[in-house]
Amino acid sequence: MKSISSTGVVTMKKNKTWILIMVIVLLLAILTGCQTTGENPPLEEEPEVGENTVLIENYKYAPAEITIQVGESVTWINKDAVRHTATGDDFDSGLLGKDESFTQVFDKAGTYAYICTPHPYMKGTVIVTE
Ligand SMILES: [Cu+2]
Repeated sequence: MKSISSTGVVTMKKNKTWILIMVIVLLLAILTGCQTTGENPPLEEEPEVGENTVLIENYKYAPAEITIQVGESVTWINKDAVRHTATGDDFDSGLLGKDESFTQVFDKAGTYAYICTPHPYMKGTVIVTE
């Protein structure tokens, strides 16, 4: 009887140790979880590709012709390593480096042809409808 009692005490101690280990493991898991969240690389900021977006890629405007409504804007995003522009009679993006963008609002209906200043063979058109 005495031996059973002592075994019971030992078992109790073992249980407490287990609980302690579980708590430590749990805390470590929580801490590691927090660390992992903190180490997550921030999402790279990509320009939003909306409906009225013209990508400049491989020395071309894509799409080369875009139709929008008065008051809307067009955003050009240069995906080339080479610098490009979107230059029309009424607007000029200036030289855009890789992943740089330029947005132009068009307040008047009409057809706006534009080129790239360093590469005039690059041609695009913005058609603005009422
Ligand atoms: Cu160009």
